Amino acid sequence: MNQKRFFGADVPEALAAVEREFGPEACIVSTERRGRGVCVVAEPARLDLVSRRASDWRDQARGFGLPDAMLSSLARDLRGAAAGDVEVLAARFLAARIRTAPAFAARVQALVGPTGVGKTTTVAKLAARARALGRDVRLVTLDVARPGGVEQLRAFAATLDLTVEVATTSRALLALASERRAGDLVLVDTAGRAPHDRAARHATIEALRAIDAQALICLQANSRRADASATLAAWKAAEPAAMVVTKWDETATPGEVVALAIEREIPLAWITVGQVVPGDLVSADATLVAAHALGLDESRIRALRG
Ligand SMILES: Nc1nc2c(ncn2[C@@H]2O[C@H](COP(=O)(O)OP(=O)(O)O)[C@@H](O)[C@H]2O)c(=O)[nH]1
Ligand SMILES: [Mg+2]
Repeated sequence: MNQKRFFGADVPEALAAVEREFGPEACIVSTERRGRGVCVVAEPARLDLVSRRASDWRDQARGFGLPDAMLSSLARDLRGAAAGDVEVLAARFLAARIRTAPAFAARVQALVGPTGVGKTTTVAKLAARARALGRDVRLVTLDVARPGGVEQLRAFAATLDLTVEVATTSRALLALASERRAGDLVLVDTAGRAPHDRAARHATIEALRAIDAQALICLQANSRRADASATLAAWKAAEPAAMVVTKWDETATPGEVVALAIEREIPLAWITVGQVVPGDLVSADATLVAAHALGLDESRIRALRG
């Protein structure tokens, strides 16, 4: 792994050093006090675990999983564009279509979605990331349906010196909603629900409303379009503010889910790229996703950003 240490008098100063070296999307692995300052361990953002190279931009983007309709629409944009590196241009047009959500945009955020997509793991990664950014984090779980659900999060939480609040009764939810500590961030893990399990999903959505939580919908990068679409339909009532794409490392075709986010105008918030907590988490960046879709190397990514 390409990790490096950065020192500063305070967190913002150390993060500025991280950004100078690795860019704004760097992964913050940890933050700790060192004497009178702080030490931040970071690594470059990476999305390129499954790599391919095709000679034609269309084949490349198709190989990434973008549907034909989107390729045609990009081709139309390219016909109207000035001459240039066609893959960089295509990436630029694609990036312009991808919306992203700022990190930790709401004070209470909950991850929702199907079973096994990586919600609990991602909550743990987000907690570590928020802590590294200096946020005061509280962890809440609504998942008591599955044996071991709470313990899994507790085990992650222990490594961060956090406790897990279990909020399943309406009293616990009300207590949670009435406690307002300025500046803290509440991350909520929920039980996975199959698309047809309407009653259970409804209960989760009601609970999230009670604590005024913003929902982030989790979809696996390797899910088929029809399944991902059914999941979005199932969770529509939760009004997800953004999407988390999980298990990016397990597929060569995350483009199906990315295209769905574009079409439904759902911003991408995070991408998870492996099982390691807290490292395998990337803040969604339209340029990085588009560059990956078009198979651009580092120098062309710089051209794209420039
Ligand atoms: N390869 C890969 N595995 C992941 C990722 N995120 C989570 N997992 C694994 O997916 C499995 C289910 O994760 P979990 O967080 O329990 O899912 P949940 O049921 O949605 O809470 C676990 O084995 C995780 O380690 C990821 O980004 N990549
Ligand atoms: Mg879970």
